[in-house]
Amino acid sequence: MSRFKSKYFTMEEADALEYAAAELDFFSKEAELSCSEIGDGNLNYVFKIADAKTGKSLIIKQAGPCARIDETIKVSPDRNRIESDILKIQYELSEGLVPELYKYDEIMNCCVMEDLSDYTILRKALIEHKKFPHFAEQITDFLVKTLLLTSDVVINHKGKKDLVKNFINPELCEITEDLVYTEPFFNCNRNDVFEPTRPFAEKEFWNNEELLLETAKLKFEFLTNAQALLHGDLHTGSIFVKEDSIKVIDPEFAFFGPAGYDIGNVIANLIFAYENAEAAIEDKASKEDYKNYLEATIVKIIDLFIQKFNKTYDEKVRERVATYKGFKEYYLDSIIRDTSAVTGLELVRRILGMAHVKDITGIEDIDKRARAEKICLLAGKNFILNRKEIKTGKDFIQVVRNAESSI
Ligand code: SR1
Ligand code: MG
Repeated sequence: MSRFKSKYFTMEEADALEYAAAELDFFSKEAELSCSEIGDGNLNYVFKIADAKTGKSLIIKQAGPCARIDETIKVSPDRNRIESDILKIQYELSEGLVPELYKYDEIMNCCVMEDLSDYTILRKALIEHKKFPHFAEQITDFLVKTLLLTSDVVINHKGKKDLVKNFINPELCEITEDLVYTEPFFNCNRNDVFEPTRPFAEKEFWNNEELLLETAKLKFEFLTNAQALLHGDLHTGSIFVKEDSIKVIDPEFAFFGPAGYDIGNVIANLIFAYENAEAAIEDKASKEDYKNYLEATIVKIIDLFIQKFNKTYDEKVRERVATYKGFKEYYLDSIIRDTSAVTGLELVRRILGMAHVKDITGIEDIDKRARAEKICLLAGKNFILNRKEIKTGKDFIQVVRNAESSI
């Protein structure tokens, strides 16, 4: 029997190559296959297999038993099942805004999918100060379709409960509960704080009882509000882009949670790109031009989300009580409020917590990096504390502008 059919083991490049030849019917017998491990995320192993003869290629993504970023974090390889299941759902809901899944292997805890080598990771492209004029349209399509169409507004409640069961994701949720909602807000030994930022963190965050109380409320909402099927980790490293298309990848943190979690992650990570531009672009006109582009993108994402949400809600609502006058506005208002809060939490946790972003750590000048970090922290705090007042695209960008002008 094939060694891939008996017992799980973590693959090296040579194993993945053999797996592709033996277990998949994608390549021909004459194929000249090569394999390289291209994963640069915090958790998994990603193998690209290519046939030199035909140019055909695919990706094998395998879940290891612990996080790559920290081996003491044990995470069940079953997350690969969750990733495979949600990819199928999102592929249908979003009409192809995620990679096509070819196979899920429950023994090897790996999945096989479309290779997206003609795309670039959005974070990398933004750090290179590239523009994607259609991004706001595309990502809001993805957000409205995957979030609203998996909520109780639209789907049958019993069916949804089955889905909730399938997407119970305790270990990956625990990572988020700890790394996003808890550890950045005290002097935790897993935090990785840039020394020039530490005094600011101590004064403005770790001893701020008003802020701590709000993070506690938000953590309990994350734990209990099974509103929609989330991607769960929708930062700019989870989005592939090319000129006219996006593909959202890496949904292994998927579970039913507050819809604003995904939207807030997108916005916060665009703000990191914005602060990268502020710190790293020397030429004044180019800096202004690129920051204007990012501002317009952030404003558009919020405003288009609201517009498309309203339209889709009216077209797709199935739950009788959700048609009562005023409910749609109440429901959307709570999603935008959560979006603001999560924008803030993500801004703070990527600065004070364990997992950082290259947009900020890549700023070479120490003073400029320290300023960028303080801007993100101050904006983050305001997104959390003032979340009830932040409602439009303009309101979101104003929080960032205010933070910039006071640091
Ligand atoms: C231990 S994993 C650290 C971070 O990487 C993932 O992409 C998630 O954002 C997680 O919080
Ligand atoms: Mg990831």
